[in-house]
Amino acid sequence: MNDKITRLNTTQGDFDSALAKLLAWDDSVDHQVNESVRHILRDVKTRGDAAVLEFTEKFDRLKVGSMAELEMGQERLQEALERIPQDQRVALEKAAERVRGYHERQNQKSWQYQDEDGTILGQKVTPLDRAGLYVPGGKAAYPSSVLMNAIPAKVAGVAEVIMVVPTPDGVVNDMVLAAAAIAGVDRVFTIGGAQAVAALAYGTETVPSVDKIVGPGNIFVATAKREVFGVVGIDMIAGPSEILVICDGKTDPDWIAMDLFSQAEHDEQAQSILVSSDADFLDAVEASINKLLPTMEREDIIRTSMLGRGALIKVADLKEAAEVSNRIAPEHLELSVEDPQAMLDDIRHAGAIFMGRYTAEALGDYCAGPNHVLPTSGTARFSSPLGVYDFQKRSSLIGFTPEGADRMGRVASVLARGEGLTAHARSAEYRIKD
Ligand code: HSO
Ligand code: ZN
Repeated sequence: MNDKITRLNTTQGDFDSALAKLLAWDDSVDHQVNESVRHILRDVKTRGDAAVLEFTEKFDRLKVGSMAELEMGQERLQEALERIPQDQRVALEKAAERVRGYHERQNQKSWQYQDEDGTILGQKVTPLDRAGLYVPGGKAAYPSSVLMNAIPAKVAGVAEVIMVVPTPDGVVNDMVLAAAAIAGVDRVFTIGGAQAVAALAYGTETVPSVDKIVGPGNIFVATAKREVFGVVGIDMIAGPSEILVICDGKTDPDWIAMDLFSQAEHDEQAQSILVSSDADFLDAVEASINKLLPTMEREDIIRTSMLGRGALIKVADLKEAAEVSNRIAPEHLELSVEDPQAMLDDIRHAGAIFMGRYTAEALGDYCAGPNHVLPTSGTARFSSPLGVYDFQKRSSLIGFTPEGADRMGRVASVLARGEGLTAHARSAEYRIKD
């Protein structure tokens, strides 16, 4: 590992390759993991509950007699809500209210119109019947992620949200259960890993099959989600967290250092990058990083992330900063500048854009309102934050009048005969007046 944070300058001759190296990310598939995930999926698909129970005993050291014992009733969720400290409950409720308010604005509406023949055309929006939400156990069990995944599903109108959360050695996270209660999760099973993904995808005697599986997980969960895609829908496969800060050099360097740390502390592989045209400011932030690092609870994770994948990039001006940011397409982009609105036109690819010095990315992780499930690893070039639209689908509506059937029947007939499909042509022709 480097002993200093990487410095790049857009004027250096090898900037393009240095940037590519910085962003390089090892996402090669592990064949061993693939094999064992496939085995688990197959086993759960054929043997249902019995297989899930065996894998839960093996991987989570949790032995129970039946799947029913691995379901947590609503009373248990309410109990957790009442047991957590009052300030946590109030904060979770406030966050949930803001997340709900934001997502309600995303609700898609069905629409219809009539063309000149009176033909009805439109789109009907329908929620998924059932969604599965994976919540990791252990150190990556984030109550905030329960809110961010379950609330959009509920706002979309999903009738049943089924949550799975492993409880290795029987250890339960009350704040996660409290968040599930607040978000309106319908059923919770304390199962995890590929076996939980399989149970949600294929259904077992006890766990109902869902239409889409969302939520983060380790390599086994991510691999299982990839494998069951097609049987069910899945959300994006999230990579490590990323933050890119563009600063005009006028924000307190300690603030910027801590913003970079806030994502670095998630994971050794997380990526935190600062871009500025002010070389002295880059030096000041580096000094803040070195000063603050020893004070951090997750010092080791942050150090590995900052030295391994972090960078301070010197650019000519804010225009060039935006260009560099667009090439990276970061999950989180902080515009720590005087006039962030003026920069927006230049920003094309980012999962979420945090505008102005007072907008710490951390607020977006918890309670600003927008979703914290965002495209990572450059996928913001073609994808969007998790939202209500991920839990809804659209059906096309088509309703011809006799006049419309006549006029369009003639068009369809010509095209069908051109394709050599006579049944199509005659089906349209029956409805043509002569
Ligand atoms: N920054 C993370 C989400 C999170 N942060 C959860 C704190 N808790 C992924 O974007
Ligand atoms: Zn975070």
